[in-house]
Amino acid sequence: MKRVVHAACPHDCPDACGVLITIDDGRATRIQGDPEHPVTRGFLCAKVAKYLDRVYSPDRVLYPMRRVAPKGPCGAAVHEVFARITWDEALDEIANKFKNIIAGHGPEAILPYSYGGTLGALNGASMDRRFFYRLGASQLERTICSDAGEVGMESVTGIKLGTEPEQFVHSRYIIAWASNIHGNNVHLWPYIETARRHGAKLVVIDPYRTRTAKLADWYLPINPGTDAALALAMMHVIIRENLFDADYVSHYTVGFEDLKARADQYPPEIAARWTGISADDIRKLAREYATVRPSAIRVNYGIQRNDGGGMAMRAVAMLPCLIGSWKEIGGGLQLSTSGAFGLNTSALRMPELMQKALGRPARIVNMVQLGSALNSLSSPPIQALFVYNSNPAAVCPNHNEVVRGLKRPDLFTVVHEQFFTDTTDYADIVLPATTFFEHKDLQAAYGHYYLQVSNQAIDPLGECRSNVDLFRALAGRMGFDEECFRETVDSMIDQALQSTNPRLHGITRVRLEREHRIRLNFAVAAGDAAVRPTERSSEPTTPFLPFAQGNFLTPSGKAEFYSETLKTNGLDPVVSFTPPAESRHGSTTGFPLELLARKPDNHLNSSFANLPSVREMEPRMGDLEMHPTDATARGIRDGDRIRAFNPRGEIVLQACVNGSVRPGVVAARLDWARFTPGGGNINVLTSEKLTDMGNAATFYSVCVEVELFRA
Ligand SMILES: Nc1nc2c(c(=O)[nH]1)N[C@H]1C(S)=C(S)[C@@H](COP(=O)(O)OP(=O)(O)OC[C@H]3O[C@@H](n4cnc5c(=O)[nH]c(N)nc54)[C@H](O)[C@@H]3O)O[C@H]1N2
Ligand SMILES: Nc1nc2c(c(=O)[nH]1)N[C@H]1C(S)=C(S)[C@@H](COP(=O)(O)OP(=O)(O)OC[C@H]3O[C@@H](n4cnc5c(=O)[nH]c(N)nc54)[C@H](O)[C@@H]3O)O[C@H]1N2
Ligand code: SF4
Ligand SMILES: [Mo]
Repeated sequence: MKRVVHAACPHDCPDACGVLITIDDGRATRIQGDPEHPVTRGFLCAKVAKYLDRVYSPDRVLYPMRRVAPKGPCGAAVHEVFARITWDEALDEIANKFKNIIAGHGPEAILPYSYGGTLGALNGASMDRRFFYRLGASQLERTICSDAGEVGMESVTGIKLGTEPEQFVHSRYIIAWASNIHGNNVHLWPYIETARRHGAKLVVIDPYRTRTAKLADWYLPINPGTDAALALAMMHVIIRENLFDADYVSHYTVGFEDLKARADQYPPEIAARWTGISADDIRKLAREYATVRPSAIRVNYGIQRNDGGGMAMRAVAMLPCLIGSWKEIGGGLQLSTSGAFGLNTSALRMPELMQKALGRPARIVNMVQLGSALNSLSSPPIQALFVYNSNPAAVCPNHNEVVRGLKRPDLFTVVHEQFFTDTTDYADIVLPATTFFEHKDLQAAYGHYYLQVSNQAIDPLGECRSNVDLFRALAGRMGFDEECFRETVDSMIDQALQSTNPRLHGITRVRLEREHRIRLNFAVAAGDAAVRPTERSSEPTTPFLPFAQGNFLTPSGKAEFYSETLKTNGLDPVVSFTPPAESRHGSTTGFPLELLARKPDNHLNSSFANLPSVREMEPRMGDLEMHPTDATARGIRDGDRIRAFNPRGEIVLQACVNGSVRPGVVAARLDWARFTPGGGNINVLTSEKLTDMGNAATFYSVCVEVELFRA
């Protein structure tokens, strides 16, 4: 019998698409976008459109497995390296190991490692957190992605709210700033196309000529890591030429005089030297942005993957506050919308359990520095690593150090996965994980304001278990008798919705199950401005303008051009530009090329790269793109094998001499290590250095040299 189940895509992507799964006789036979989802409107990205290939891939992990051969890449011989065991055996072995480690070294010798495999509220962070808190394990600082930008944004606005995607149809000037919309946030694109049909201009600021840049009205290639200088110079022009909104600034901001003095030090001529964008273009950009209204900025996390990433985001976040574009439908800025959901995460995660285990908070280990943690952390050293929702042997910087740590024979590693990844190459135990077809969850978003329940469509394949079920079972094996480890999925969803956040008022699981998606309740939320929709709105809702009347969640209640909090943390309280240490303007010597270790347009970080039907959409994964000037200077021609190297490592790739990057910049995509000749991916070159704010990763400030490869 055929039926259709409503689900929501949980991948680490702003769009959180509404999905319809057709099931015929227990088997999923079709996936399509839910046409009734107001934002994602019935289409899926190319990779998830092929999701049946993922769910029913012959390469799925379907049973618990125990290693029977030494750690290391095993190619296709997975079944010679791992032997099938029962769940009972697996759980016993893990529980016994953990008990021994705790007896010998204390629980902080155990480290969980998870990130964005699923962003479902339950399978992303709930039962797992309860388990590791109750265990007293080291806490993982999960900052590999977005924290510099978040802290930078919040230093101005106090909360991560942004322009709704639906409102971009009203914009007349759109800046895609470090934002590959067409690749990474494709459901915003139709709104931008509509706006352009009505005369809007799309400007792209990106060091790499992305798909989005190719489609722009005006493409401004910028030197990596120099965005704060550009934003400061724009503010210089806007303030000098009196193009700012004096009324908005006086009512809703603090620190304007400090900002004015600071921006004064960044005339376009100075910023041009850092950014590589001419002073005339900077002036034109500033004038157009301030006067062609409404103007909106879609800024994405590419801006903050460098040492000064927090400051860069802070500088850009000031722009709409200066020109008052938060007041306009189709104005403002979007980095993320996630701050609006305010689910009851403490009920889901229960951090108080840590107190019970240790009587104090457990030590914190930063996930970006996994290599160092595995190799050099002491008191106690890490004895066990539990990986789920992540593939650190591919996505973590300083890959060679990560692998050196993962190879330690005395390290006990468990990996809960859907596939045999680069990381399972080093696992002692591999556990089979469900996909979102096989479990239920609650789904928020970071690119729109709709909450969804994602229903279970099919039975788990083989002996797969969801993250929630796995950690519930493991808690039982460890003898944890707290009631919270027996809580059902539905009860956890109910708890997540029991929040003091007024925007969740009246939203229940039962309603979500019936209505599939519900827009957050802006009408009752105190201070959320209600403005009448105009004729170009695609839906009958009232546009949400988060900061039209101030309502900033900073300590001062205003947009902070001056931040006492930053000052307390030893940072510039206003805003400033410092070039990344590892850049042509920085202190590194001998490694003259700036590397962008980018995301593939058709994969999702390392996910999907192993599926042949998806991989074929991303040809020539082993390319290093470079400018003809840099290639010629090194005797390199298009198609040559080259070696890219720096003090952390080296990788052999194929030169692709094209116009994607400017002189001084090279680019390559993130792939699985095992698909790269030599067995290490582009992260052999990236570093563990953390950002100025938020302790995030600096994937995009890396210097390398490139030469012809001679075998
Ligand atoms: N197709 C696809 N979609 C994805 C992902 C994926 O891997 N593939 N990943 C998902 C994840 S985890 C995230 S966090 C989001 C994030 O998505 P984005 O933040 O959009 O991702 P990035 O590709 O890191 O960066 C965006 C752009 O910033 C540019 N950039 C790099 N450095 C600089 C700089 O210094 N200044 C400026 N102005 N631009 C710079 C890059 O060239 C890139 O085109 O996307 C999600 N969606
Ligand atoms: N060079 C370079 N490196 C990068 C980046 C870059 O731009 N360049 N981007 C960085 C960024 S922004 C991010 S967010 C990180 C992402 O790093 P990760 O969060 O590790 O992302 P993925 O590579 O998607 O790996 C997620 C894994 O989780 C598994 N998984 C999916 N669902 C489930 C589930 O329900 N349960 C379990 N147990 N497993 C599941 C998937 O099969 C997949 O192998 O990568 C970072 N690394
Ligand atoms: S990965 Fe993003 S665009 Fe693709 S289906 Fe999932 S939420 Fe939608
Ligand atoms: Mo990310």
